[in-house]
Amino acid sequence: MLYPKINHRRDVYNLNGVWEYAFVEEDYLPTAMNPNGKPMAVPASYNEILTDMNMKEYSGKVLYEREFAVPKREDCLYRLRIGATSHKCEVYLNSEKIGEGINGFYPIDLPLEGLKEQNRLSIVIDNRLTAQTFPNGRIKNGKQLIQHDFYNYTGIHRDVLVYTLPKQHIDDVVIRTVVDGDYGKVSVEVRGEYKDIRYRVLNERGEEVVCSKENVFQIPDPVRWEVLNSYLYTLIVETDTDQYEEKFGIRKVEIKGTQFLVNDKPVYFKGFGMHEDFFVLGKGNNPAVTLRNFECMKWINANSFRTSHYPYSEEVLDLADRYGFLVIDEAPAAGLVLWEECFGENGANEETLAIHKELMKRLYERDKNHPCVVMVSVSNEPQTTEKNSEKYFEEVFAYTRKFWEVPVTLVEPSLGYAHNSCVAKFSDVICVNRYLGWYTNHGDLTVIEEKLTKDLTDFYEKYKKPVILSEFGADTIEGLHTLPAEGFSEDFQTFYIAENCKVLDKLDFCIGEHVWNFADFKTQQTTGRVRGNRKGVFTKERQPKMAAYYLKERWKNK
Ligand code: GCB
Repeated sequence: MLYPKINHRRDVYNLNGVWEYAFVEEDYLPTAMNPNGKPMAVPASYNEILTDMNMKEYSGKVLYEREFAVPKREDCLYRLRIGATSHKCEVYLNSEKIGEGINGFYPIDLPLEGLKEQNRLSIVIDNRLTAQTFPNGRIKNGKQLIQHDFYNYTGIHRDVLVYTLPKQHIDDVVIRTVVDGDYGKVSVEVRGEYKDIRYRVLNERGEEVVCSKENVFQIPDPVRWEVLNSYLYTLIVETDTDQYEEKFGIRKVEIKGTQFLVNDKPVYFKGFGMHEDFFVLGKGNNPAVTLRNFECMKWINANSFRTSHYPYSEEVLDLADRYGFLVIDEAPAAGLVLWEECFGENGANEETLAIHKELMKRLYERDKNHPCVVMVSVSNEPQTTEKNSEKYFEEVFAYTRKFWEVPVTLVEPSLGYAHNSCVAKFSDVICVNRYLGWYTNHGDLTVIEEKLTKDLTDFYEKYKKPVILSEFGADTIEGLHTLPAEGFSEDFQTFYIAENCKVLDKLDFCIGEHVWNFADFKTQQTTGRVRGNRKGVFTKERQPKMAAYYLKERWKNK
């Protein structure tokens, strides 16, 4: 799947802006422009824009609609690209259903046939989470119950584009670097219709370094894509009728013993679990917010993040490629804890499993060419202690590995231990979440050292795989200080993080630390949340809390 790009063969028209929205009935069909439509921004979530609680918390179907016109050309095909709508949706062009979206974090790419001079695009979104959606949820007494700790933002969250393709066009481009162990050897696989094809490669200065008719070629004096020191080449595929440009980086990822190697050098993951979440926008993609996030990460000397708990926008990954961040690309499989409903009594529920596998494949189709993606996570905190999880995840891992060449992991929950996790054996790197001294023995920093050492060492001893502490953190209200340090103060957060890090420094099979979370984020209302989850090392405004200075110093030389 290729991102729509503009060049002399292809056009892109942006449909972002102010659309009409309306909450609609279950069986609603958009036969004409809805007369009750009110203005709504795209991309954005409606939840942070509306001021009425019932509307903000609405669960059900919501219509997004707009009219549009594009220049008409007979010599090309038209397609629609919706970056993401949360969650499922049905898409209609001039009252005709043209397709569906199956998940809130993946693009929907559909042919647009029979375009008129003036057209109406209607998207009916369903934001309800069930046992068979990703993430999972449950509707009880008409109320949406959510199984995970992030807000169920709803809306069109990423760009809506109409684009053209030549009739005979390139469908897909897969770029593989470092084939046969030689740096600079590149192989390109192009799917599509063409008679002639050539491959050109430009370096970062825009100079042509390769021009080849063959799909396997050597880049002279290759410059590698390194962690925090990226180098991106541009591949231009030219056929007799079409052209597509894709950036790529030359980098090799490997696990040797307990080392995670990027370009033959061991790396230590320093960074965060994050969320796509900001004031007013909700989950609406915004490059200014992404850039502020990345500038903060550079400032604090982080080198990596996990796209917890769903695939982030393609624009985020483009920028991560450029900043040289290492990304653990996570599927939207959060909250897989409803074992009876999701998985049945005797093993995997076929429907859940089939969707999960499809999402792993689509993740590959979308993100395969990004050098920043160095590992894929199939799920965050499923109930790995449940016996049925073994069969289920054996299949998910095997299927994921059919596509992905990078290591594959799964993030173990706080109650998943080496002795009771049915699935840790499938991971290439064991990612473990721990909130010792926070959710257990709350406020007691003295419990961390012994318990964390034991939990992580047990995993290593049993599986002999490298381990990442993929979540640890403490809710912190900025400006709150206590002496001695008590929970929710900036002091406590700083000492809490330092105490965990002290353990990691002693365990050489540990290859990384991802603090939970990069910034404060919205959750559903509940007693343990003061306007959301406050474990951010940065506030929601993206200003540093006290712990940020500790981490900046620690990560400078780590
Ligand atoms: C976790 C989850 C994360 C939560 C976090 C917390 O284990 O993976 O989604 O937000 O704990 O703060 O409770």
